Amino acid sequence: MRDRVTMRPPTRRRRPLHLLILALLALGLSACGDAEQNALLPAGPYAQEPHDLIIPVAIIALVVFVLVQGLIIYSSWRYRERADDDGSLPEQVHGNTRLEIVWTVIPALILAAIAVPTVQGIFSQMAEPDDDFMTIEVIGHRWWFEYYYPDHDIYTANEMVIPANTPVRLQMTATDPARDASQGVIHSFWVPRLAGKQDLVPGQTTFLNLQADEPGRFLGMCAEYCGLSHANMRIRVEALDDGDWQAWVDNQTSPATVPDEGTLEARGRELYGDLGDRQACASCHQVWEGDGSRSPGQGPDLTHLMSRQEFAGAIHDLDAENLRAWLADPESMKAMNYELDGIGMPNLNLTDDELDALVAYLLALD
Ligand code: HEC
Ligand SMILES: [Cu+2]
Repeated sequence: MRDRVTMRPPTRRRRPLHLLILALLALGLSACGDAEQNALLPAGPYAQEPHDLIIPVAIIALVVFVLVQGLIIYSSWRYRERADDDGSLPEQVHGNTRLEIVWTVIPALILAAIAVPTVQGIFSQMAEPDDDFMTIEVIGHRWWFEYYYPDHDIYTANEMVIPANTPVRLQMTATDPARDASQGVIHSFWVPRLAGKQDLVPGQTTFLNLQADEPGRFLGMCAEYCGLSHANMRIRVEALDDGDWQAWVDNQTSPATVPDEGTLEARGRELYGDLGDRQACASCHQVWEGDGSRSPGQGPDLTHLMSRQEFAGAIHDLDAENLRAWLADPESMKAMNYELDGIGMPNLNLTDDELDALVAYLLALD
């Protein structure tokens, strides 16, 4: 007997323990990864509100969980099978009106009490803020967010720039491609540190308020599965103090840089408008040089491209190397399936010389 016991390989017994430790580590470390997308670290009033609801609800849920699980564990232990059981059934009970009323009424009261701040919160996230606010239109595309500032006639993408300490009212919809609402899909806007979560629905307008109390960068992402590159549809909110915000608005409302004639950048600008028998960049993008009002194409506005830090759904750093890779083969940088679905940006088979000139031009669009 004893031999058999010692012969059992010791590793077998420890495996569950190892797995448990690994699982706990993974859980703990995953929390360290991105503290920036954390609804438990609210950075403004519209995120504070859901936060102040999450905490008490979580505590109530925890108490209920411990109580119910505790009772289950207690009764399985208390009424476990014993050596001296004679095999007869325990006393059979059916129903206990008083208990049943108690455990129906208490949860009903808890739910009713939680419903009041929940409904209030939902409306305050969507209603017009009491103080002076700024409106930004948000358009969900497959798979990038576009922002339009109606007060300033500014179009931008991926990075939303806002003044700190000012309520911002997002007026949102979804369209795609070629701005055809019937082709759009549902997205969801979620920047956990600044606001609750709200869907963008084709053909409808939805609202969401957000505010950052301090300047800073706040991350978010599309929170409604919307197809192939859903995971590549990120949101960056840059909250600026008054001076930086004014400088940003002044830059965005000024026309794009037009490079001096004879330069590589100028050659890039020509190619941007005309690629021979290939589709021109200008047919999908807009670089506003001051004539007429800004009107967006199928792709992001590039007028002040280099004022942003990331591109293509805010997944790549905006630098020469990445831009070149993007123009040479967009599909290799972000799954879009342009060939099949016509979504995203096509591969225009650019030569090395064309790439040099186009990248130089884009880098000049500051
Ligand atoms: C058929 C339309 C189309 C054409 C033609 C096109 N693009 Fe695009 N482009 C797009 C779309 C759509 C996106 C957004 C892709 C995404 O982020 O998923 C995009 C993204 C970009 C971006 C990244 C912008 C950002 O802020 O995320 C750059 C830069 C760009 N295109 C440059 C060019 C240049 C230069 C050309 C010409 C050589 C060109 N594009 C031709 C549709 C087009
Ligand atoms: Cu999406």
